[in-house]
Amino acid sequence: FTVKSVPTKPIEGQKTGTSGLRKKTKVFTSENYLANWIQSLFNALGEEAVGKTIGLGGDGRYFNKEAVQTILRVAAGNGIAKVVVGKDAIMATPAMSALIRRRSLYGGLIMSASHNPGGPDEDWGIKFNYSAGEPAPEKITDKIFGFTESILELKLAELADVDLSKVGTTRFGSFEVEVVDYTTEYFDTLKEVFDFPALRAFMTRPDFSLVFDAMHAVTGAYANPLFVGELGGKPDSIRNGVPLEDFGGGHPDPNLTYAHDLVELMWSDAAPVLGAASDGDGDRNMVLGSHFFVTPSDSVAVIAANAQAAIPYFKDGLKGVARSMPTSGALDRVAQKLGLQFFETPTGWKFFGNLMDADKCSICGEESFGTGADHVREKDGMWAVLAWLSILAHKNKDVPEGGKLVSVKDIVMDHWKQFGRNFYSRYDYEGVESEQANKMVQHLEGVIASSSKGQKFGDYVLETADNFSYTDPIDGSVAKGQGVRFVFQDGSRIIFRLSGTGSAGATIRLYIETYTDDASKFELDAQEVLKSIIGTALEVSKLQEFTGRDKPTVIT
Ligand code: VG1
Ligand code: CO
Repeated sequence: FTVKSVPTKPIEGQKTGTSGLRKKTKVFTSENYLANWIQSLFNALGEEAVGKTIGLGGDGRYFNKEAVQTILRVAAGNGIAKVVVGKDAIMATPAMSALIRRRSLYGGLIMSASHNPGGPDEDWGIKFNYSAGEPAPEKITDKIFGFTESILELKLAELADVDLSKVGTTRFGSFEVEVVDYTTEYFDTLKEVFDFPALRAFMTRPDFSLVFDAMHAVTGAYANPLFVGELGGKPDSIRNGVPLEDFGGGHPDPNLTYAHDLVELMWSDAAPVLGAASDGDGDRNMVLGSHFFVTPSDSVAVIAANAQAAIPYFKDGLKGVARSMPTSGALDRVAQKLGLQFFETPTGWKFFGNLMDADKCSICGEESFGTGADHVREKDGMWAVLAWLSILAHKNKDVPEGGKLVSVKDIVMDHWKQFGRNFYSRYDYEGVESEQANKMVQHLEGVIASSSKGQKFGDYVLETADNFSYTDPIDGSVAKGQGVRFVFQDGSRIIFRLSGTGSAGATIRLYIETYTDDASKFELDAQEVLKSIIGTALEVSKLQEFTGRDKPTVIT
């Protein structure tokens, strides 16, 4: 094949955020937008990538199939030897991480804007993962951005479109494209983590039931082969199980607002024992029991506390645990009790990878419905569901059929009895004007600077206040300005940060938590318990004054 040099010019704003580059689809389909970024990626990787094999796939959203063909041309044009592509351009984010690891690929590209809606008028996105299967670190993403600002040339190979609907290899001289089944490596990895025969035995108990809502997103392609095929679940356990380019017009974000059908079912008389949902690209998860919601912050804590007993992969104990800074302190208490190494990282999965590569962390999580472990280097929605299945199977192993099953709620209540409960909530103010959001953060920086230990904020006495900064314990890299936080003497916290995954304007996130070990309060409503501290947060930040908003767009 021949490689054409095509002139181009820099396009503004191709800077990646918390998780890759995300923009409106129309921006990505504008001339050279995608090709410029991919070319800049290869410019950043340089000689190192030449002759290597990379993975490619995505969450099934609109424009992915076309994007594959463009990416293949730029990859071949830049000396990549081979691209392994998921059939139909499908590859869930954790599945890509598993693919990279199992096949020792140089890296992989994931076409996804995660939980953001898809379609011609919605969002598109792309992300590069490195050789351990982890999201590229900031030193690489900064370098890519640098090249997008000076790019003048695209190296495009002239290739015919590759048929993505069939598994098999297509050769173009020295360049090769292999279309693969997107479940193989991922399921092989999951089988190393969990006891599939035991899960199958539990899944097929007549008194157990599961409903998994794939939200018409990528896990639709995995849920049937996994829960029905491998584990013997009933076909009607899978809801919205066909991936669609626009996710059926929905918002593929597994939370109480967007997964409303599942939520309704779980609070009805027909509620199954376990309910779960996953997001656009399959890395997030929501776990529900009958009439019960497990907050993501609690979920990671419960999984960590039960992992050794319930999941074969962790039978020798955990190396350590980690959570992102705004995630509640529930996991901290588990780490303390079990005597585990514990790490608090900035938001975004890229910070967990180094800890895992250095054997310092086995399980980690974020408040934003992200839970995962060191079997891959991404959060993993299906893994989280299998972890909960394993815990349920373990807790019920002595319960005879027809006996009273230990429920999801029982497991969490029991956890709170041992560790106490961290009441937690997140308020999102979406679509705020960027300038106003920045002004609010500046104002908060001022409050921090003039605050002192012992100062009263509403009912709370300050311990420390800062803008969170993280020094990576492995490579020493520093990430600054990761969120303004007020930590009070009773452990309560107020945190503000700006989202790094939006495609337009700014989103302010307010995270609030308090703690109790008073068992009589465990069943109280978090919103009620948090009312006073939320009032304090709004007062301190002058959020309403800066943004004009008197309520958030989403509460989780
Ligand atoms: C959000 C979440 C963060 C998560 C990120 C990517 O980022 O808060 O915890 O890692 O999305 O998740 P931000 O910067 O908007 O707060 V996903 O499922 O979009 O890959
Ligand atoms: Co996601």
